[in-house]
Amino acid sequence: MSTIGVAASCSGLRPGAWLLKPGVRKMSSLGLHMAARCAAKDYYEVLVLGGGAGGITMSARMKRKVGAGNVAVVEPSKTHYYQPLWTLVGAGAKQLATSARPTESVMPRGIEWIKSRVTGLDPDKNCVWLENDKKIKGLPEGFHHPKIGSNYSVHTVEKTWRALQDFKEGNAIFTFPNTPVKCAGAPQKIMYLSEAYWRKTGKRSKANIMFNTSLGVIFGVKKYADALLEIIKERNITVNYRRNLVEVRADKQEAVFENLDKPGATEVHQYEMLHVTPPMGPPDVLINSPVSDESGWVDVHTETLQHKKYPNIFGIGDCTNLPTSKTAAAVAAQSGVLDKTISMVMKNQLPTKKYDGYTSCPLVTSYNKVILAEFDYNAQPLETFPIDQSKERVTMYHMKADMMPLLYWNALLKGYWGGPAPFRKLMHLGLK
Ligand code: UQ1
Repeated sequence: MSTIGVAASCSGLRPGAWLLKPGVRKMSSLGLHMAARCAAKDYYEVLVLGGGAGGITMSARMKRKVGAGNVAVVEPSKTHYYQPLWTLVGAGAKQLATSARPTESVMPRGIEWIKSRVTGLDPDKNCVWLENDKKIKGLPEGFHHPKIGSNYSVHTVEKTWRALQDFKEGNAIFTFPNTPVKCAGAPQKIMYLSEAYWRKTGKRSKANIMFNTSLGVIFGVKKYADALLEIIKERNITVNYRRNLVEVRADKQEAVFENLDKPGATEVHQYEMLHVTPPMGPPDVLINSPVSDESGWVDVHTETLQHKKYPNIFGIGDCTNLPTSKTAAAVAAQSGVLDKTISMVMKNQLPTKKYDGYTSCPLVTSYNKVILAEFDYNAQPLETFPIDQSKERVTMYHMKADMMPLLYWNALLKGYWGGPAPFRKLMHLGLK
């Protein structure tokens, strides 16, 4: 089937602004594929770019041609203006309001209105880019209100602690976004700690604790997922899967979640405390960069960490597309491999040392307990110690809270810690 894109200027086009702009964000496809979460699907037979006079007119005509379900309009503005009237508004002969109607009222019924801005076009691939669709409505402004925090920013992490202490009675909601994230454990660690804190302070019975996650599982490695589900049951925590935070109404203490299995369907939850794990993605400089993959991550070989196209470029840490959990422990293991890779490339040899995807997530489950998850690219446990690490342990808590910071500042950052693989081999007598 042929695919058609209609480029129409945005309503409210600013002088000098046009559809092709730098600073593009998420890749979606045209003709039209849309990978954006704000769209009900990622492909349309006809995609109209811009909901001004031309865009709305053509979408009405295209709807008659191919059916409403096959047409979408990308338009960020909530208001559509009949601009010819502005001649008279400028002369005081008409009120501005008479030229305005809600965009919703001019969209042909049944077609999809994608409330976003087009930031780039790739006609060869029938793709368009949409503006960052990773924003949560109401944030970050909402962080000015109490009762809401996020451990993911230096500006909001201490607000989590204040909200935790100020908790009186009601829902405590912890979120997990619909994007790749750093270590998937962190969004739930703060929940277990909160639960433990309220138990300690006699408030536990007043709290209805909820983990609203975009994922369909609690953790990607079965061994640790099973252990966490036990804890969740034991501590009377509710997990709502496939729920994505889309809006925070901080003044009313309401959080709006989209049900990812029913696009467009939302649920509103009142909260007494909300912990937000924000949507995450690659930095702007990498999006559409020649060193990045389609999603904007630096495109490196999974084993050598050498760039797939540019042999003198290497990647480590959060910016890469290495398909493993992004943690400091992963950086440690990657640093050891990358050191060897670069040494060999500098000597014009082929790199041979291989990164197995090792990563570690110390799952803090209370103020003195940790499950030490360690695993590889295949989501198979790769444990350093010859004991069952899926059990909550006090020793592992001290390792996380007291030993790891020392290891980080004094060994990793100085280039002397390449991850625990040598210890693992020693402790498993060379068998792992
Ligand atoms: C680790 O190497 C590391 O990097 C310094 C961390 O980040 C702070 C960790 O949390 C963990 C668990 C490791 C792995 C180290 C051992 C001794 C298992």
